[in-house]
Amino acid sequence: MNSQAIEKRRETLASMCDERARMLQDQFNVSMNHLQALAILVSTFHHSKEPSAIDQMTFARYAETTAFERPLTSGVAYAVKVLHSERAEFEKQQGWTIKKMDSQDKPPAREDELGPETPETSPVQEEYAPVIFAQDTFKHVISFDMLSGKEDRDNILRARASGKGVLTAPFRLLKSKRLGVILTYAVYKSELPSNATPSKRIQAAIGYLGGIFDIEALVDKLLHQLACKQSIIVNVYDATDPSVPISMYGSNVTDNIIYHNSTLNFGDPLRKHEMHCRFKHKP
Ligand code: WA2
Repeated sequence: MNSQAIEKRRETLASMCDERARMLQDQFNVSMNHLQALAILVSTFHHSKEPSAIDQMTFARYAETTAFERPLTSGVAYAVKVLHSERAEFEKQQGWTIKKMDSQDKPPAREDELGPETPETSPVQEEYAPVIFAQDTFKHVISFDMLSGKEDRDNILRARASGKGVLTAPFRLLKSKRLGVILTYAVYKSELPSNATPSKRIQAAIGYLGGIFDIEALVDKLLHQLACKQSIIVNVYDATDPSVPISMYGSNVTDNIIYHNSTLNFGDPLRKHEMHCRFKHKP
């Protein structure tokens, strides 16, 4: 190929990649806005009403029927802040005990132990963030303390101090073990001013709404909607640490033929994401 043809090919690749990156980013942004609205809904109808107007059934139904508004999420869940002094009363009210998260990853106590793992009751902590509501696909996280898993904990702490939507790096989710990314919004007591300091925010936090993004499945669906999916290979990375990019979508790339890098902005300044595209066939 002459240099003009190569240049043309490069340009085509760049515009195809940018288009896909923009689509993904737009859908992410739409999903994110709707999660924030859901956080406000929980604040209004669960925390600001006595008795609450939301229970698990109502939440699950609402989450399911509005799922089309959050095209990149595979589910939503809501956890509440519980101080240790409130734990006994909370557990009595719920009819279950607060569970520790990573207990499922431990090998069974005995080799011959089969059947469903029994999750461990959480040991004493200063505070907990048990899930009380979840979309049906994530019902299994109800009662689990989201402060007991590293990624979820970091997200909750950062979300409540900042008041912004924050993202985890991709990690393997409970039970399904699928690769996911969680977007968290804190819910605050209603009197918190919008310009509150981080320490005021931390004090005023009462709950945490999380959207679960199944990047593998949902990017695939998105790309299938586009024509000529066949001709281009897409990879999405969390490149927060540029020396160790984490693959979020696409298979491992071994060749080093030309690729185009489109930046993705998912709204969390702490995280950096990139889409890499290449042609499937060499010219
Ligand atoms: N939701 C579903 N599966 C998970 C998970 C999670 N977190 N963590 C690990 N596997 C209630 O940010 C608050 C949801 C966390 C929100």
